[in-house]
Amino acid sequence: MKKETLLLLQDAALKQIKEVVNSEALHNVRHTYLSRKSELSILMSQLGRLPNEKRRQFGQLINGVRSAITKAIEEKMALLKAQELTEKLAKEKVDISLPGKGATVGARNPFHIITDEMVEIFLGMGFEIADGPEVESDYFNFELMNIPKDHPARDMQDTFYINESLLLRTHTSPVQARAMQENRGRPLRVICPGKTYRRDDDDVTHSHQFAQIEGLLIDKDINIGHLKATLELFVHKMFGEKRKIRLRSSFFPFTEPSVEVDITCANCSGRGCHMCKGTGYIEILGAGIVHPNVLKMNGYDPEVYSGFAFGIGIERVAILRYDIDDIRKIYQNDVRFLQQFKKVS
Ligand code: FA5
Repeated sequence: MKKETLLLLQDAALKQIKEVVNSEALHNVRHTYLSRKSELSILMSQLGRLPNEKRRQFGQLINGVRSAITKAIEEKMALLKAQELTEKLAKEKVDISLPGKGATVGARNPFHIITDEMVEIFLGMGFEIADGPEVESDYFNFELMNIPKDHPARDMQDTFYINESLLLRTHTSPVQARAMQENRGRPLRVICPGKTYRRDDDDVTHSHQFAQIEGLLIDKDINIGHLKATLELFVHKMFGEKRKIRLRSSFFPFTEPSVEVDITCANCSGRGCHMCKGTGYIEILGAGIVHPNVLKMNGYDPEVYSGFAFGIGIERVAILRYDIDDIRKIYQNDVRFLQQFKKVS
């Protein structure tokens, strides 16, 4: 081990450090001279073989060379990093003359556009908004609607049960019972928009989860003429004066008489197509005169009061209004579908 060899090594390292032009090359120089496999490290490991006096002398020499190289690398590294940062900033300079990127504006789902419009129409007729839970009791969903246990009408509204007495409501009609009980026998005029659930097969007009707007009006001397006039006004405001409605006699345990209301199919203008299953009409709601049992069970005297009620499918109205060919498109949130409603939202 010679002192001259060590000094030559130091000179060579300092020369290389001086010449490197980027931090990556400097990392390589550091590896060559300071890593565990470098010449300096090997010499250090051999110190133990030297006699005591020489070991101390060469130990100091090697440490001196190592410190000189380390210091030179650190100084050069700081210099290179500063240079590289300046270059990077110059390259990334913002060109304020470039055209900007516009923000994408979303569109409202037609479901919400239609819900708001329907609510507006009924508020305009003097109805108020009532509310009820989506997880409803069997008692309110069925019993208070004059559908006792084992009544065959329950089959048409099979649903998702939480336990024996709690279920996801099959219609918004239980809100009728809640509103009547809250109002304690006084005249009443309410609507309730909300989600409903059924074990229905999904197709272009049916879904297992959908929404309805319930309507209930109770007063003295209310008859089916009031119901028809209210629904006709709603349909004309929603679809225009030319849209035809059809009342079909039907059955609901909570109304007597009961009707189902259809409106001419927007897809085929009443000629018959796959949407209306060839009939030219699509059902949008069920309605009727409130059954005396329902009035009685919920605190009204049927000898004094009478009323009408209806339940409208919100998605059905949206389908008819915007000529939507499949109810499932309303739930999928595909932006290509939603963007079409930008103009109307
Ligand atoms: C009822 O749900 C009654 N509660 C309505 C009612 C209220 C009658 C008050 C009398 C008095 P119905 O099952 O027919 O009735 O449903 C009413 C409307 O909800 C239908 O006309 C339709 O527009 C919509 N609807 C029913 N099932 C589905 C479904 N699976 N998917 C989408 N919409 C549906």
